[in-house]
Amino acid sequence: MGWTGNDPFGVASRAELDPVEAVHKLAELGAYGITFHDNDLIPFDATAQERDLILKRFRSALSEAGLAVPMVTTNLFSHPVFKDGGFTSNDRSIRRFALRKVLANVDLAAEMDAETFVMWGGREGAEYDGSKDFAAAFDRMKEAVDTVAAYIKDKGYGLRIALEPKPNEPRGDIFLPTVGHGLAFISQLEHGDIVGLNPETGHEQMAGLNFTHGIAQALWAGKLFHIDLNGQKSIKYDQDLVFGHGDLSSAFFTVDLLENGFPNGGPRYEGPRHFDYKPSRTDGYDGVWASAEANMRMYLLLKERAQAFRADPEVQEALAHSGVGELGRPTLADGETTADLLADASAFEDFDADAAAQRDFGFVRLNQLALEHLMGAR
Ligand SMILES: [Mn+2]
Repeated sequence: MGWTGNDPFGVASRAELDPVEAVHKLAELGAYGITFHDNDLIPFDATAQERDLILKRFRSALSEAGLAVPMVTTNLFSHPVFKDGGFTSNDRSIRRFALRKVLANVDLAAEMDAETFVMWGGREGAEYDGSKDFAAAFDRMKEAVDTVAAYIKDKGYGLRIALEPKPNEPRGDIFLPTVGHGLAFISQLEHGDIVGLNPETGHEQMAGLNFTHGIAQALWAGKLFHIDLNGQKSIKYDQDLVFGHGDLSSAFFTVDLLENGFPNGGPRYEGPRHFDYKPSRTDGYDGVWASAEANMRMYLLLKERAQAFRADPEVQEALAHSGVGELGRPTLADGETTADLLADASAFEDFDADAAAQRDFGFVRLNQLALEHLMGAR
């Protein structure tokens, strides 16, 4: 909401928004919480006294409005000091400054009773491959995330870190560009137990990837700590549209997964349904609030549609025909060894591959049913 519409081609198209007004407006619209970067609230060069005053005013607005702060994140991208990144800048003094800025913000997140501390390394990357020692950059990224995670543990804060992947923009190429890169990085951390992911719809779709597949794998790995829902129309600049205003059928299956879980059971997402979008710069403040409400309304409508889809007996019959339940059954029998499989002639020697190839999975019919539910036609 606080984005005033400045982009690479134009200056702000809206006046600054007082975060206290955002708190009250969001509460009116029925939101659960509000999230922010440190500098959305506290100016980069604020003195300690200014900071305390701003926080006092913000906290009293939160308690008046009954709004939570489930997540806090750090701005390591706006100030020109971060033009080559924070954690992975080639300049060591800038890396030390970035780490201090993040540690101070971890204290603020704990003070706000947040559960998640998001790290989006928007400037951690490069335009020119010869400008970085990539191994050293991954070492520095690991060093920074592990240092922050160890600090959280030392302080006894109830916070978990969620890394936010993005393929590019503002850097030409950003480190940890996708959910998959993030998961692999986390597995190499010392304190990876409190580090997970905050995938954003548009960020995966900018890379041409399937967002629902991405969050499914993060969930399966126990690493879907937080989520940024928004809208994106294919591979282009980061559009940050209202959730569902990009790829609507993808949004339907995202909500289906978040609300209904995996068809054969498995880990469920328990975190906030969080939107990270930008109100279009063509709109004034009436449009800003209408678009904030639109995110929540789109989500709730899709939730209703996804529940109707799963409850429809014709869909259940189509799912069974498609073998969706069958995939939940282990390929080897209980206690069956590889030797047993090798000895099973029906699995290979006597298996009629041509006959099995005749199976009709009926996936198109299943998808048609999903889209009819999405369109309210059923
Ligand atoms: Mn985005």
